[in-house]
Amino acid sequence: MIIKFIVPASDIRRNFLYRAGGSIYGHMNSITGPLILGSILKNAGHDVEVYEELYKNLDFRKFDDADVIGISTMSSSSKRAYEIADMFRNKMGKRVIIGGIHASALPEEALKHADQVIVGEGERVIKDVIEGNITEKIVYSAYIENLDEIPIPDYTLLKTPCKAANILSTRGCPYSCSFCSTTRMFFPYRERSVDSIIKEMEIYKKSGFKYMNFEDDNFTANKERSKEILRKMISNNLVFKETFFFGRTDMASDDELLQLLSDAHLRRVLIGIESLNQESLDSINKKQNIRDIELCGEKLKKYKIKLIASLVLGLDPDSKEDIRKSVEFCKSIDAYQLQPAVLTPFPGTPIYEQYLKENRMIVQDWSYYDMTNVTFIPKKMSPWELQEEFIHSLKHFYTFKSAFKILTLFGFNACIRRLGLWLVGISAELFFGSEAKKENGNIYNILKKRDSSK
Ligand code: B12
Ligand code: SF4
Repeated sequence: MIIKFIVPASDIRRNFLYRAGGSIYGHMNSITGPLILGSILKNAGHDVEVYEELYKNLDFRKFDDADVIGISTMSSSSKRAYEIADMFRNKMGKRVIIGGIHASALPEEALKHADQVIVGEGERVIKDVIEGNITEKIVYSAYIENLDEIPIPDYTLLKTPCKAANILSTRGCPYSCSFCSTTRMFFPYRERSVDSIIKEMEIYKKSGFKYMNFEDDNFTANKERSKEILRKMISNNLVFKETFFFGRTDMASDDELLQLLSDAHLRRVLIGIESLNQESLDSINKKQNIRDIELCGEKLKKYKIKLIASLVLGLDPDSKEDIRKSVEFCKSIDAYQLQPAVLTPFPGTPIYEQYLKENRMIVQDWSYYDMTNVTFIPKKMSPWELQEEFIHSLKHFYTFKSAFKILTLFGFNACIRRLGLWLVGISAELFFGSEAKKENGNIYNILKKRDSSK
């Protein structure tokens, strides 16, 4: 059979300016699920192709030879996923199967647009679903205990641009912050063997990838294991130009780990600082304190690892002043980048259940659920004020002047990237402001109107 997987992107992400902004942010990379499922199907004799909309507009007329269309969903891309699914089913008469993190949280919703929906990690059932041996409309797929049993992502199936290969050496995370959706989707926390990860890296090196990312939710969750991987990367000549990864502040307590990370070129890390207010950290079960955050800032500087500091804006105990204090802190430690993420109650998370019960959700148009938009009623400010804080964070952190400081700290490319993000902050303010004036049901207009009717 011919199976084509599509990873959709929401309307705003397919726009030219957004794509240009994305290229400033990092190298084009893919989600790995469809590449793994595709590999299983290819090994079973099927013809598979994978397409990502994030980087290229797709011409769906060329998908006419497909027997099955597989569509992956995140919350923010689900509206677009359903639009594509409806088009394939209603206009082209295709069989459509939907999966991914959003469909796994809300399978009944996804089923309105698909012949079958797979809930959870798809590896155990994909072949039988495609070949018609499993016919339930909603198929619950059990997680894989031994991750070494599944094939590695097959990048030869990917027909859209990709510059960096993504490795997931684990699934899930041993922590359980209340806003985090991946730990509910990928549960329990599991680790692959170090040998299988090294083999995967060898394949990417041979196939010419210059960049490789560890996209694990928390690459340093098990520090001894991370060290073993890093030592083998160094001794087996498997170091890439620069490797991005996600970590936690607790990694800063281990100097040997920090040195190995730096030596193996894992020199760009996204860490959830979230807030400098201890009450807020406790309210989301973060299990980290202010001293952990400060130490992390100091140590990453010492080992020359670039910190992308992620803050969650809109936690219940946080006021505007708390948010500003957190942004100021990230500035004071010379964080390489700031990622202000508006708290987003993703379906499937405890925070989603709580806000539904408390009647605090403002919109359920999932395309706004991308961590840049306010979708709920915060406690200590109005929703529009929180939206303004998001812009304020960007504008306060990414200033023209700071680009030159970053030049001395991290070099020319970092300076250009910072100037690009400075422009993103200015454009975002103009965009939100002009959208807020339009009476067409967009979120910014809804938030602004709530504010003025107070
Ligand atoms: C790599 C990555 C990216 C990359 C590449 C994404 C792309 N090309 O679209 C980049 C950095 C560009 C990115 C961007 C974004 N991302 Co992202 N990303 C990830 C990350 C870290 C890894 C993905 C991965 O490989 N997972 C591992 C594989 C095994 O899982 P999987 O791909 O989901 O596939 C499994 C199942 O879902 C299922 N499955 C998946 N697809 C399908 C399809 C079918 C037909 C079937 C049957 C089954 C199935 O089976 C697979 C195998 O088990 C995840 C976190 C995570 N742990 O997943 C976040 C994550 C998916 N991203 C997230 C978000 C919010 C975004 C952005 C909105 C961020 C932003 N503000 O810009 C954008 C949206 C992009 C878009 N397409 O519109 C959230 C989604 C939350 C949610 N509930 O919706 C996640 C979960 C991170 C988080 N914050 O919690 N992302
Ligand atoms: S530490 Fe990070 S990945 Fe782990 S549960 Fe918390 S937010 Fe999610």
